[in-house]
Amino acid sequence: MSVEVLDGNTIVNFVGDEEAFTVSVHELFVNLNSDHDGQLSYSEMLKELQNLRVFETHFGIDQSMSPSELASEYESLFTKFDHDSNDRECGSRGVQG
Ligand SMILES: [Ca+2]
Repeated sequence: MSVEVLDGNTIVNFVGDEEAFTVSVHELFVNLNSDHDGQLSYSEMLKELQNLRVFETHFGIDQSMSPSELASEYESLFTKFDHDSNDRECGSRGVQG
């Protein structure tokens, strides 16, 4: 397992480089939007979150969470973006997928 550490300046410079940031976001969106409908569904987001193991590790060390606890955490995260509660959010505003 590798761990990448980014400092604040690296992130600020990346976000400040509008072209590089836009290309990166577009590529990520296209990869996540597997059905190419222009929106990210919960299932599309869930696949990425599970790959990243967002809640399953703490600085690379496995944490014990039950599958139901994980599902609850992931669903809670998704609902923060799903403003109209239609299970299809993180739309492609300005990004075509
Ligand atoms: Ca989609």
